[in-house]
Amino acid sequence: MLLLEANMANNKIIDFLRSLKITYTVYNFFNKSKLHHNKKPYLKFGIKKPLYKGISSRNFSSLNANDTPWLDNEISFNEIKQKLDNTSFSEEVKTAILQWKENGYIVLNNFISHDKVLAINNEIENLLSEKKVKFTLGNKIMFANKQSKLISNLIADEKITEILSFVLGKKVLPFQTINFITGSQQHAHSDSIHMTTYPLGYLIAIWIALEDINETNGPLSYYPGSHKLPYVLNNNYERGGNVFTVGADSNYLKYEAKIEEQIRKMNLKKIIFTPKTGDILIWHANLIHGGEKILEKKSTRKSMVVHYFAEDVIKYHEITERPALLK
Ligand SMILES: O=C(O)CCC(=O)C(=O)O
Repeated sequence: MLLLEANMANNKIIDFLRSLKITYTVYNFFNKSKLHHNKKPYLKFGIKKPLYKGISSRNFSSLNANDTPWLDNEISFNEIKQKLDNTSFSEEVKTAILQWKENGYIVLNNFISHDKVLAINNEIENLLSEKKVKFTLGNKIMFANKQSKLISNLIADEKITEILSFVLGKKVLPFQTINFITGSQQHAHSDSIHMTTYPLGYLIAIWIALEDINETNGPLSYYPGSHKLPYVLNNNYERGGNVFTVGADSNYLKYEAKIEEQIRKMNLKKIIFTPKTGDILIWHANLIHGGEKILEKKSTRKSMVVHYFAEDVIKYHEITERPALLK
């Protein structure tokens, strides 16, 4: 009982520290080398604050970068087709990219070989047993790419990054991996509240099926076309916070409610992703997605998400107003 109370008190202290802007500023100050990526874009957009200080959409409200990923602009199907004709992508990839503008996602079947999938699954098992990675934020294994050459090489493979860079119209850099052994059951959201860019839209993610997924083991789901909705940022819901704090973690429920409201109002259709091993889904920075309920208890849902930022844009986390740390 005493241990439980001590744990609860500990968690409260951690939550309190996580809500303070100064905590991040101090942490960032000692990690300045990982903030250099923002130096050029700060200069370009006239952001006059130290790289280690907090940053959020509030800092950009008077700016007009006039820069949107090219496929989000007014552009005809034929223009996209012409650009694709000048690439060496396979016909399957070209056909898939033609759907991006309308849908905000792409599915590529059998894109990662079964040998590579097996290697990733073994690597994650080894990293877990060697305690080099652990489960955080529920059931997420964050940043396995920092512990594994195999994973960091795989996610930087040109076969993947060339497609992502083409779609964004800027070169991409891997930011993080998230590995799942079981379904996330995460409520619907857009990645742009968690990993944000200025100008908006310069994040892109891939989701790799590391085993066959079905309707019962908590599959990923997503809402085609939702990427075209206005981005929901801190000033679009009751984020809370003030000059000293970024607001309580519990306010995230209000963000989720806002996204649910968008889904309801726009009558968005949900698609449940039931891929085979090695299939991948690529999604837009603002595509609404989440994890379905796990219907079959104890089932696994092995998968890996990789988030990539484009170069030469400001990279940060809107919700916690932190610049992104990136080597
Ligand atoms: O894999 C899932 O269930 C959700 C993953 C996700 O939402 C994300 O990484 O942004």
